[in-house]
Amino acid sequence: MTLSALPNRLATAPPLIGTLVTMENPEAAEALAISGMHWLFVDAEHSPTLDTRSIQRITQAVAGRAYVIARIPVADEGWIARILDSGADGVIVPHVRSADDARRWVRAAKYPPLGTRGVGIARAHGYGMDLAGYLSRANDATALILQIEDAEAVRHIDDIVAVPGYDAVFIGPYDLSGSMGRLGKVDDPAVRAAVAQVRAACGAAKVPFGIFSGTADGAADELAHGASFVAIGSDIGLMAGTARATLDSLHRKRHPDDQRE
Ligand code: 3PY
Ligand code: MG
Repeated sequence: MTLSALPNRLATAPPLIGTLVTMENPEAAEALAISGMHWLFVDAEHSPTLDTRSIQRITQAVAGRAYVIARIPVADEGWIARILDSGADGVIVPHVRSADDARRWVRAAKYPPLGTRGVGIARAHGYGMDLAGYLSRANDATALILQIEDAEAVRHIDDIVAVPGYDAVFIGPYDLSGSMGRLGKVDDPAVRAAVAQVRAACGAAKVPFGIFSGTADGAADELAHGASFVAIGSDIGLMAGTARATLDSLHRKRHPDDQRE
């Protein structure tokens, strides 16, 4: 299957719906893609079992059924090179706080003349058999997504969104809430106001934005506010949640008079 280039796809309707991949299991990621998820947010920032090897295996298993976008764990250009070289469609850089940060990641993720991404020969380049083709299309075919999830980033949002060369913004409401002294309170009015400020800056600069939500209701609300892509929950959360809902459903059928939750 061939998906259209991610940067352009992010900039055009309809929005992309995805979930976090936290398990290193390629079959689980493949199944999520078959389920209809448009994109997979492979989270090497918080998942101890995810490394560049598992990101490549996941990208191979998904086989173009969904966009694979991996989040790097630390501010290290080497991660970006290896993730894009593995053939992932994009990278998410957490905790971008300033325009200087944004410029740094454009340099890392884009080939000259936009940036200084180094040329390797890897899976993305057809192991060398598509080197020239990949080099000519990579800047337009792979997405650099800057994550805004700090009060400091919100203060600098107009400068950040004005930086040329990146493809989208992704809002992290949980870290944002923590940076505002309201850890985990993503529905707090001050956190919602900060999210609205980021949305408005993206709208004014015509930058596609995405956001994480723990629930389908939250994601629906963000889509109604113009999000181009949302991530809802996670692979393991969906699995555990469905397991619990199935057990609860069976329990209610077998014990209809039992009022316990
Ligand atoms: C956050 O909410 O902080 C996130 O990083 C979600 O992806
Ligand atoms: Mg975060």
